Amino acid sequence: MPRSPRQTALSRTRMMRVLLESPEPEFLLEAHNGLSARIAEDSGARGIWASGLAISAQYGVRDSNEVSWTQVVDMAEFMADATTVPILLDGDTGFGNFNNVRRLVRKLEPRGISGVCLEDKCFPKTNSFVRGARQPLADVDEFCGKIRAACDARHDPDFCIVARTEAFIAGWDVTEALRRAERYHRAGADAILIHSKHPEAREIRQFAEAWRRRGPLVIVPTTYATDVSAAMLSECGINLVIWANHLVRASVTAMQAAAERIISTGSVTSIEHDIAPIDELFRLQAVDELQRARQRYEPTPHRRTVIAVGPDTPALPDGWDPRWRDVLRQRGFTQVLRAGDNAALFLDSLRDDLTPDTLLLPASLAISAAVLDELTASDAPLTVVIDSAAAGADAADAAWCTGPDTGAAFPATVELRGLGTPPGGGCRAAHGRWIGALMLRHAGRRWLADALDELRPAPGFGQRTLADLLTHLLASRRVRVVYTHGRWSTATPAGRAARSDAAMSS
Ligand code: SPV
Ligand code: MG
Repeated sequence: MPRSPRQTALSRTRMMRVLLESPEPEFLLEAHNGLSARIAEDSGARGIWASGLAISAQYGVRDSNEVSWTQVVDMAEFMADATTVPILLDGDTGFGNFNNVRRLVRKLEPRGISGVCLEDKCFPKTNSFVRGARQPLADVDEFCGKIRAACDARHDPDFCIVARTEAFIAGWDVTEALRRAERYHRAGADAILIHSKHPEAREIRQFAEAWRRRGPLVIVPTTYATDVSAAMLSECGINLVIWANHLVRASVTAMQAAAERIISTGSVTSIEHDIAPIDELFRLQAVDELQRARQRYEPTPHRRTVIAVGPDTPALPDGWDPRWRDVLRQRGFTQVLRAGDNAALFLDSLRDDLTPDTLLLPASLAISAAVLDELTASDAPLTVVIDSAAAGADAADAAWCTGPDTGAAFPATVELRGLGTPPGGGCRAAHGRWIGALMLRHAGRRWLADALDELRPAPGFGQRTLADLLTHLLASRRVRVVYTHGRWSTATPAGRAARSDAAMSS
């Protein structure tokens, strides 16, 4: 889901810094993968919190560093690719010591992440809300070393380092929270995240009052969300509010409801209108962008025309065997025209529509991909397909050529000499039968048009068939032969069944 940056002069890191230092409270919305990040941005969120809890949950594991740091970085990269707004990554404890923190920062910057939040607990951490869990705090000096290492590792001075103290979570009072925050601030943190699991915002208020706006303040009101108001935020001087887990929780509820209904009703019809249409997924995945890119970058196959000749043509090409349609389409035969039996007249009216490469063949006929490839590989202006498995001198489509079908891997060039009657008379055995396929390339289209013009004054012009046209051409033009030994069939699925043993197997 590659997205181009929004029309803004600000880099993503700068945007994050603007949010972090905003005098009015700003908000980050949680996301946990590319899709949820895209949804968050679509909703109007100005920034995203790449939550450790939510990323762990979407992997189906605990928020206890069970997800490796590289998996977190990979997911953050997907989120950045899917969005243009700034992303603050929940970096937990930094996944190790100062050295791991430096490495983390160096990996995040080039992946489009705008900042990292580091918390003063011990690796492996436990989510702050897990009841009864021990939440040992990190040594302050050691944690300050991580903050300094993170600041020194960034190349972009706007990449934000947020220091989070878990003092309240670990059961300490405001004095300890303040002592820690003060040290982290002095170590270079761009903002302090003060966390609390209290059902009211009491601890946050206490801390904010003592903090006295010494630097940007960030909060995560999950347990005390109902105690948060515009007045409270401005009173406490809160710069940034993180709604830390609401999209992952919303998705759990939606998935549980859908799964329960599908299994209990044994059907998906009852939920069809309550779930996103597939097209909405495509929109979120920016499928249209790929379609446009395809048109721009993929080579356009040489456009070719196929003219289906015959009276009883079904709705073409829809009535054709899908495999035959694919064979044609893959070889650039994207324009399908129809012609009645008196092909001469029809062709006359279509003359201007013909692409330089045009294949004429009975509407009911499908030839194997290999034979079609041989036809399109022929550089002769006119090439016909002769079935050497169907010999017989008396048929109107009996064909006499300059040589027989040798079946050789690299056969010598063979040309058509006579159709219906042997060249120069006599009753020599035919080399096969013309199956009705004629490929026009290069000057072939003009040759055909000239032949039509030559035949036009003659009586019965309107009844001329393609075979008549070909016979006329043989007098003055060279017509190349591609031999097949069977390997053709009927073009419609029903017809295929009827003919399969007779023709396809040969
Ligand atoms: C997260 O979203 O992973 C957080 C916030 O760190 S909390 O779950 O409240 O600890
Ligand atoms: Mg977390």
